[in-house]
Amino acid sequence: MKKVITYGTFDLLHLGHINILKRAKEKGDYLIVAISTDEFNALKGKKSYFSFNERKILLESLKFVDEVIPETDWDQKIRDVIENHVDIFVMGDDWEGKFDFLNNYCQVIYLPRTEGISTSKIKEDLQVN
Ligand code: C2G
Repeated sequence: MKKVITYGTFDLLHLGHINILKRAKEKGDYLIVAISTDEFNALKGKKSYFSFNERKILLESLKFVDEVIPETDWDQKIRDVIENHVDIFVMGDDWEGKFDFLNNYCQVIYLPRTEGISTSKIKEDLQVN
């Protein structure tokens, strides 16, 4: 069984998230999603609208997501890859190059982001309308 992992906040779940999760799953047989906790979001300078638990329930309801784990710090990725026997690490290409150190442990793939949509754009658009 080929296992894939990806990381993110996944707030206000939108098609950009769906597209990358779907494409990540297509790379293997089992997709683990590490969702940033509210505390880690604060470290990332982000405040999500939905709590960790709400974002976890939303992602767990997607047919191509097999497991959701918490992302609590920047340094857990190597441990996650080893402990979960992950074969492929996938991230959007806004992170291109940032996680190449994982190449020693698994295949690293950056996928093109979905243009024209983001959580911050949704929030901005809702402000004005
Ligand atoms: N994404 C995408 N297209 C968009 C928006 C997001 O492909 N229009 C992808 C991002 O590239 C990322 C994933 O969706 O791979 C999750 O995006 P965010 O929730 O914004 O996560 P981020 O803040 O990038 O956190 O340790 C890694 C971090 O937790 C990533």
